[in-house]
Amino acid sequence: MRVREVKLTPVAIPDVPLVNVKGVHQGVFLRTIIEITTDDGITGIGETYGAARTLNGLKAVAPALSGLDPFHLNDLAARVERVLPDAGGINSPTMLTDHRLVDVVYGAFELACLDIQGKKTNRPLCDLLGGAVRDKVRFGGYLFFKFIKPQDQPGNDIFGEVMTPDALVEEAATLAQQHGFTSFKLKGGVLEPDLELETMRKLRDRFPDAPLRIDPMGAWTVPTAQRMCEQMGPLLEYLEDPVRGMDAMAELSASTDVPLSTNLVVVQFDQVVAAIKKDAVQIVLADHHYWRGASGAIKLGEFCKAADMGVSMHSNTHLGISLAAMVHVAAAIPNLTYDCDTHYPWTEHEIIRGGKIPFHDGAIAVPDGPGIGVEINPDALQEYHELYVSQALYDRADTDEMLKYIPDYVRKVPRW
Ligand code: GKR
Ligand code: MG
Repeated sequence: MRVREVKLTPVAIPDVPLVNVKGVHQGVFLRTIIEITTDDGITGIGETYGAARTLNGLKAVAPALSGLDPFHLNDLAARVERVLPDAGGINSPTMLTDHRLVDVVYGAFELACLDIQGKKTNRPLCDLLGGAVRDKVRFGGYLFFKFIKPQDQPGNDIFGEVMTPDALVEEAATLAQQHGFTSFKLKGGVLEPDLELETMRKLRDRFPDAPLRIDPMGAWTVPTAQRMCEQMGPLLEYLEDPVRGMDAMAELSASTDVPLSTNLVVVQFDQVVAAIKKDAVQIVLADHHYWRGASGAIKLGEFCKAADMGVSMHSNTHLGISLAAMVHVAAAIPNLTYDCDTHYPWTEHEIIRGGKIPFHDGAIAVPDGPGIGVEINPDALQEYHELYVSQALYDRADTDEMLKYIPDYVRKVPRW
């Protein structure tokens, strides 16, 4: 069995103005949908980032996959590295971390190859990753402060404006009621720290037993974070990227017992080693999109176990192929004991057959069909590809987008 054809389809999906420390989401988010077809007629699918650097990397490597045995992942890695030696990162300069293009491109094609392997052997993806240790994967409600969606953007708004602690608690209550979430993560670093402290206290009052997390994405200085650890720490399951950079995380970590997690300072394997040496974090977020694929995310779980660190799961805006893959990956990491992050409730749109995947009591059952277990709806794929063409947006630019709402906005990280 050999790869015969690789098809890449960039799509734009209507998004809502979710706010973070570096800006706000644009009117659409970008993804690339991957289809790899073999000479015996099996098509494996995948989903990854859709911004220009990733898409160009995928396009550069695609022709080199011709003739690849989809079971030979070492050969896949060698082909990716031959085309993209030292190809740099994927993110725009205003982002707070970067991911290696080779890792992201490898991961995207690995997923489609694993989907082929699953279809060929009639086994679900999780069986190819060591087997599921749980039959469903739990997710937390991912809470965002947000603006009202401008009328000239495609798609509908969700929740309208949410820029106060009380409005945020109502958002959490609605997400819990709609999807059954019983834990929550707040994208912090948006309001000043004492207002976010008030928000967490109000969440605790409304949800007395819910595990709570906040992710200020480096918005706080070390002294501010130390004060927040004292005042907010007792409310938290863990505190994600409160300060910017590995050394600041290590300094904070040395002064608090609040567990610190990250998806900013530990995003590749050599950084795990650095974080262990500095005791900078206690929990690392896995994400098959940038941790060298599903197999890399499984290896991260092993690393974290060996280092006595926890492992959780990161999310960016995504569709159902990514969600189903996240469920398989999370199910196959024994020590991934936290509820996973997902942006999935923040879009009403889908490109897979059957439409949106439902949460039941905050969880998703591990798909039992072969491979990833979901299939593309070609009409929907075409519709969102046309939106990509008409929007003519090729990069994520939260900071530029913020200027539309706050004309004198200045990106500052840390801000407080
Ligand atoms: O969607 O604005 C966002 C998030 O800030 C996202 O881009 C982050 O990657 O969710 C992510 C995180 O945990 O930092
Ligand atoms: Mg984070």
